[in-house]
Amino acid sequence: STPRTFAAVDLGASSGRVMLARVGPGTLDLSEVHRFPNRPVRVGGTLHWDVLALYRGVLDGLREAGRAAGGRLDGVGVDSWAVDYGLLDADGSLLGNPVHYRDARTDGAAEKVHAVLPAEYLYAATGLQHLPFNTVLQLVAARDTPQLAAAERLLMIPDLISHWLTGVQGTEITNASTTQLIDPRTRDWSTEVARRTGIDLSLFPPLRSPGDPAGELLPEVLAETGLTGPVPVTAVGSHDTASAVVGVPADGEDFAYIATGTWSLVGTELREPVLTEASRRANFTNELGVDGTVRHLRNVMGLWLLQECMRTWADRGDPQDLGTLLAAAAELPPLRFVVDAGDPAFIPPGDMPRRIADACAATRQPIPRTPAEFTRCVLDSLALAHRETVARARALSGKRVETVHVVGGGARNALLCQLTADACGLPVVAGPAEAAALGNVLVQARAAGALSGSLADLRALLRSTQEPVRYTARPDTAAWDDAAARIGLGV
Ligand code: ADP
Ligand code: LRH
Repeated sequence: STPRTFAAVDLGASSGRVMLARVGPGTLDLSEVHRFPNRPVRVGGTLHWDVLALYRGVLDGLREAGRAAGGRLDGVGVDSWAVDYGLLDADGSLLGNPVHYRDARTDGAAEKVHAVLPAEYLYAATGLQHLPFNTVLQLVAARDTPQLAAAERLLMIPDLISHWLTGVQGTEITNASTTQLIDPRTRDWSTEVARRTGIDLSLFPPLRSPGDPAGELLPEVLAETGLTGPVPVTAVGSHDTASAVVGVPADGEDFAYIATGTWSLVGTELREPVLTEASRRANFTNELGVDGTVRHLRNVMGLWLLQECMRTWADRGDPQDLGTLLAAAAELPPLRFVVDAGDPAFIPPGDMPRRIADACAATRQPIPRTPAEFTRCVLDSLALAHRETVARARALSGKRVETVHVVGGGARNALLCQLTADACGLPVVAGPAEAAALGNVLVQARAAGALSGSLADLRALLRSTQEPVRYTARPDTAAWDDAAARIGLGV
């Protein structure tokens, strides 16, 4: 059969992109048709997503996709970062700009929730790691606001974009699992968690799963993008990490993955959640994946550390080029200074070099001074966190791990990939960088009948069409152990 054409809308915390793919048995070509920055805006003391600017980027990207594909698309799917949402009133109008998960409004919300739901209970019920910005905590922080009182609907970000494109509302399950309101065993709402936290589940439209139909582009969207209808929209793994893990070109099951962009999401793919006390204490999450899978993983701070350093330098009139920084960092001696890339002190926006320097001083290490030294510190620290988290993932789940797959924008960072292989003492297979977009189109293509089979079959197609880069570990266990000990990380 001839390949068909699908567009993936993939919104990351640092950029949004619309990718065009030709997909069929033996064929998977992906190209970027439009990329646009995702720049949060602080207004009235609150950090927001500029969601209409993102939607503008989506429309521009669909127009470009249509232009490249002769005006016709066989489907569209939308994925984005997790946990955040928009509220709609009874007329379907957006009530204010969605609040950014890095906003300070959730400070103190965890204490309120734990007062009515002990952390152990919450973990047993939802399997979710404690992140200070989980949707439950955002909704508790927003309690008694006029905005929430006026809300008739809550749509997670990708569901909001899909709704604007189609007029259809749904709650896609992989992203819903990051709300901390879903039971990972039943893959349905935890009514008890909602009841005890005072969250009205009727705000959410019905659950839908990856592969379910999600409507068709509205006439106004066709007019705006120059596309010829009908263009079906399909629910995909709408959590970008769910799509990214579909996009891991693994051969067999014995792998761990690191989806690395703004965050590094480090863990394994499982059939069942791990809800043990050890897993809770290690703050591992059980997010729902495509085809009934579970992502047992932990969030590591990721390239946010470097993005926010670069923003700080640029704001001071000292802009840096990423390629130059990485080349300079590669020439510096390893592991002179490391920080704990799990430290919540790094979550909010702000002066990142200062926070990194403070963390080095607090652990009696030398302090990085130049941008290249800060970059080296960030990459060594991420590799160290990758090592610790892969080791914990194996121990907690009992999963065999022979290869570490690195996907996402960080797969383009050769130094980070090599350091990750060295730290983990395992081979790293790096790429594709656009794993989320690939996972998005693979699920659409399968739903449309352009492909068939299991996740393993989709991954076989990735292996035969994408070209990952392999890194062999140069083990120096003592050096990594020493660095871990300096910041109190034990594997
Ligand atoms: P997100 O989806 O969270 O917005 P991405 O997966 O797009 O993030 O990854 C963005 C990161 O990828 C950047 O912050 C940068 O560190 C890294 N990156 C992107 N392109 C390159 C490149 N050419 N070389 C090295 N690193 C890169
Ligand atoms: C990565 C991601 C991650 C979430 C975070 C909020 O983009 O979706 O999986 O924890 O954003």
